[in-house]
Amino acid sequence: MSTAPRSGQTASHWGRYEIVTDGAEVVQVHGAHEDPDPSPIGDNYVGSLRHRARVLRPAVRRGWLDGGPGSTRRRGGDEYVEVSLDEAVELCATELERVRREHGNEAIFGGSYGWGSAGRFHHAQSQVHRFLSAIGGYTRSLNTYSHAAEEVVLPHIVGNREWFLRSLPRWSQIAEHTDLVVAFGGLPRGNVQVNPGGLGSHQNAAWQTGSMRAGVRFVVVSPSRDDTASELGAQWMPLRPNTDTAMMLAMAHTLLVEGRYDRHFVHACCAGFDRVAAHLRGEDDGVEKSAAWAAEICDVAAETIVDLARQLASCRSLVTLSWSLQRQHHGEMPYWAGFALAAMAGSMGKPGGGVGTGYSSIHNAYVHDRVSVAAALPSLPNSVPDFIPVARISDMLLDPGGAFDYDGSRSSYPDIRLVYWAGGNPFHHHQDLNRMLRAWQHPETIVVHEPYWNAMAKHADIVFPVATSLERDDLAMGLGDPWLVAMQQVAAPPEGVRTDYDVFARLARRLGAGQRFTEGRTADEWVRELYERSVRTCAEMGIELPSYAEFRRRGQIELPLSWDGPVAFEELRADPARHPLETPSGKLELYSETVAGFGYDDCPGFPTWLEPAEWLGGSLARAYPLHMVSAQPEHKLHGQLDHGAASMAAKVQSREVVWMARADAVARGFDDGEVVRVFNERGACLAAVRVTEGLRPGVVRLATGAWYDPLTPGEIGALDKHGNPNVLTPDIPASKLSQAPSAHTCLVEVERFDGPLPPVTAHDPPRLARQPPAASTSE
Ligand SMILES: Nc1nc2c(c(=O)[nH]1)N[C@H]1C(S)=C(S)[C@@H](COP(=O)(O)OP(=O)(O)OC[C@H]3O[C@@H](n4cnc5c(=O)[nH]c(N)nc54)[C@H](O)[C@@H]3O)O[C@H]1N2
Ligand SMILES: Nc1nc2c(c(=O)[nH]1)N[C@H]1C(S)=C(S)[C@@H](COP(=O)(O)OP(=O)(O)OC[C@H]3O[C@@H](n4cnc5c(=O)[nH]c(N)nc54)[C@H](O)[C@@H]3O)O[C@H]1N2
Ligand SMILES: [Mo]
Repeated sequence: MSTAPRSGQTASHWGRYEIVTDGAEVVQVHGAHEDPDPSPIGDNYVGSLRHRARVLRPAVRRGWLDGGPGSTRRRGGDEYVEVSLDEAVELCATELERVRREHGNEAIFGGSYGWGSAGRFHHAQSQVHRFLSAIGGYTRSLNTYSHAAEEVVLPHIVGNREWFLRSLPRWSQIAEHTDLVVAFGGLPRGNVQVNPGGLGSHQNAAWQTGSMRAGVRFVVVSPSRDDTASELGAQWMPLRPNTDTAMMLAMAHTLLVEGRYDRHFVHACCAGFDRVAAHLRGEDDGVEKSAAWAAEICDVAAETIVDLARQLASCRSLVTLSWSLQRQHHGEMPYWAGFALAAMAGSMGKPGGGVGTGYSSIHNAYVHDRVSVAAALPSLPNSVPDFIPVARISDMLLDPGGAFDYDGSRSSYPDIRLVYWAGGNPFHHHQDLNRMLRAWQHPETIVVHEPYWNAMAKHADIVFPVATSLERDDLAMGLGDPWLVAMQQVAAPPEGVRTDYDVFARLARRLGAGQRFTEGRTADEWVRELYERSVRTCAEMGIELPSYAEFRRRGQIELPLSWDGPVAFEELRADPARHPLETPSGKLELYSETVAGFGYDDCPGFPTWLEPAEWLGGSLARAYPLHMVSAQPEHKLHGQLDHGAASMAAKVQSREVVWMARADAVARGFDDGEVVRVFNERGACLAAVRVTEGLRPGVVRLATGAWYDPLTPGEIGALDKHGNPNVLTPDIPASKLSQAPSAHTCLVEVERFDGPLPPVTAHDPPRLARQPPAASTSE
């Protein structure tokens, strides 16, 4: 393809844009004109494609090329040798064959968790899973980093999770019916810029503001005031992080002892209310869960807790639970407690009332219905039964054969020899990176597809450079979004750089699975095929789509997806016998015999306050007196395009910003903007201090997304120069039930960093050699 200037439309997880390029590089970005509130994250495209961070040629780590596959300490510190695509495919295919022959397909970990890019066909995770299935299967991962604890516990509470998420109060109902929204974890505006798979038009923020104008009152329970837009005029209750369960139980206790609870709903529609009530009264453990009890734990005044409980029960109220509440140790508990509280408060199953999850965690919660009518790349059957809960990657690599619990089952970790990753970045998403670096030494081979030399690519053995979403045609439609979008190739990939599909098709062909993987279709033919399948799905719903040619000419279609049906629990409330939930009791389970029966010491069968491993009320806070919240980055999605214009402009002295309350900064003698060292026993990073009045003292906020950038590459425990919070976070499961990640449970200390500031090298490529030397070295 030529490199003549061109413009065209792209779709991304942060919205739809018109992109102007010079044929190779993005020079301008404009939000789609139907989008009233486009996200500035789109500015990250400018200058990103030909940035020095781009992987331009297939590259093989020197130690692997010279010494062959094997466990090694050299990953991260080695140089790379650039090879031709044919050579890289041959090396990779030979190694896949060896591992399959010697250890079986279960020795290949293909979990490959990560968001990749928008686009139904080129979706990297779907591509790698389809490829690995085509060659005999792989060990997979279950659930997400976003909400694994919620995914596992919700079915025990409500039965059918999908049904529940599709029948939550939407913003239009909130505006019409709700008096009070109590938002645990707030309603962070920064996060609704984003929606998995894309979004045609940003409307969530307008719904929030519109609800406020319609008379909805907001209370934000969060360590961070800025989790909610100031225009909502919300009342802020700055609790200690990870103590929401105690506060919710105390509110429930207030309703119980004051007799202000919804007797009909808790008795007729819920299972186990008596068990929970006994716990609130302290009949089981001798501790009454009173407001005074909770005030000691969460540091919100007892009167405030009592007052909030009374307000909740005296009007149409909605309790919202952000996903951050469950991305923590015992993260199942605040969710369960939120359900118990809402069940008692009287608004459950009424329009605009009750409880809901993830409002403001992604854009389409709950603006549109969750259906997605666009076809995705079909998967193939995976003949390997082995799996891990997604966040147990380090455990798996460090403990092959070790046993683990998960949602009532007991399994063991497979012995992984080869890790294959495309479209995700564990150096972004996983906790305790120094522990992960140790785990990363074990596999014999690590293969990665990446457009950019991020830490993931710099710790792999074989790196395939791939085209970005701007360099290929595709079809996009986000989760619960009405916009079907034609993604247009707006730039040529660097010479020799291919799509994931092309690399996998070559590998599959070489391994005798070419036809199975491609079904004889080119990429363009696949995109067209997915469109035709979407046409058929829409036809069944009575929606007529235009021809493929017409669709591509128009660029996008807004589908008339109506959304009606009862609010969650409305039918249950009306007639519990006729409308049972899909739980064992047919009711909303405030107590679950099933979960209790698992006998987990860290996840009882009903909402209980359990002290987290790290929190401001625990003994570790004497050494590490600051609770670090590692929230989502405002100026990018995760670690994607960290080298882009919007992301770079938000850094201070080239580092990520660590937000601190004034009192904490003053006590340490910090100046605003100064670079400091954030540390605990697991690791340390540099970040630039910004002082804010919007944080509870004792809490710091360091967003995720700065590419891991060790002072000494390859050294475990090296200082991260750039501000990646995951050198600090603990790699502990929420519980044996979900094995979910617990990133928001983390204590740190911050100190002055004296001495010369090491330059940030995160966006530089590694040492690259063209010619392999003759002598081979052993590792
Ligand atoms: N401390 C802490 N850690 C967290 C969280 C937290 O709250 N605190 N949140 C967690 C959550 S909720 C999530 S979802 C995860 C996110 O973690 P990830 O989804 O792993 O993060 P991304 O940076 O989106 O990784 C996607 C990678 O795919 C690459 N990519 C993009 N398009 C393509 C493509 O077409 N092909 C290929 N091969 N690659 C492509 C990008 O360059 C990028 O490196 O992080 C988790 N980590
Ligand atoms: N701009 C942008 N938006 C994104 C993303 C992104 O990378 N960039 N990522 C997307 C993804 S993958 C996901 S999963 C969602 C995540 O959505 P969430 O999980 O809702 O987001 P977080 O930013 O992790 O946390 C939200 C807020 O919770 C508060 N919080 C933390 N711990 C506690 C606690 O113990 N109690 C209370 N009450 N509050 C607490 C913090 O102050 C934080 O600002 O965001 C999505 N949106
Ligand atoms: Mo996420």
